[in-house]
Amino acid sequence: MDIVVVGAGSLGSLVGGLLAREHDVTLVGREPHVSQVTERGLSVVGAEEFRVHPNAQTAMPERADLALVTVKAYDTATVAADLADCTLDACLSLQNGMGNESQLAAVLDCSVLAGTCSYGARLREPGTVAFTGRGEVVLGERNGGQSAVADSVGAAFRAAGIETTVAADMPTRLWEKLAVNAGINAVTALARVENGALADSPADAIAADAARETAAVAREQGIDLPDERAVSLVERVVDDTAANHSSMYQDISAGQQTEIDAINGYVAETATERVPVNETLAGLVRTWERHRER
Ligand code: KPL
Repeated sequence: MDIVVVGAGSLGSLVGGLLAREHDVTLVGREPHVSQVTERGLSVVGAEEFRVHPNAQTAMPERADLALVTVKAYDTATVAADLADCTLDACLSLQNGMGNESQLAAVLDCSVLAGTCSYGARLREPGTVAFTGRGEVVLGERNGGQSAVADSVGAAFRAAGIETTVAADMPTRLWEKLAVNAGINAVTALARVENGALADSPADAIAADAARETAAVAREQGIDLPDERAVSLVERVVDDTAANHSSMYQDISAGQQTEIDAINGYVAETATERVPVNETLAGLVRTWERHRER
């Protein structure tokens, strides 16, 4: 399969590297990562160690069988506009936050699938990505149900050795992931701690309340997500990714914009009643973002 990975950051480089063991992969990213990958290949270090030689470039190719979108949620609209000129059979969003798939589907003339990925990755230096935790990819139709396109993308991922489930209930899974990110990301970023530090900490109630509020908003949207499930998913991910720094912690440490609008901000804006924990977390992170711009 011809796959373009749009967003060769940490996760995009790791998944792109794994896929390149089996498929023709083009990584679309930024310099100096692109030049390093072109000159020396992409080194994957950590849980698995190997070097692959995908194409790497800063511009979008003209065509691909699959576009795998891994950019930050705030870049989705720009990437969607760029991808609109590319001939594609399918597009899969493996991003944090809500609303990415609908932005892509609004402009692309192909199936747009939704996905979640629990692999841990960190771009160590240009040309080298650290594989910090094995996980799984879950993908499927963004509005739920089954399709031949989702099955064939799932088979392509599995052929590359990526543990992949093709699911018919992606809307529920996206809300579950949102509850996990709403609980973990802003709290770990503001407290400057790794995910595992949330367990039995003074902040674990904040994370649990943010997840409960998210579950309540999901239910308003017709998604069956009980509070207890949202909280237990947060606890499980805290455990499974104990040594990892959340993506928002990494963004804040690097002085970069965060995905707060697509996570706690999205929960607050979608809710029909007050969600004080999500509002507070969004307000604090947005205040940091504004200060950083000065
Ligand atoms: O997706 C994540 C993120 O950091 O964005 C979690 C699941 C919280 C793992 O760190």
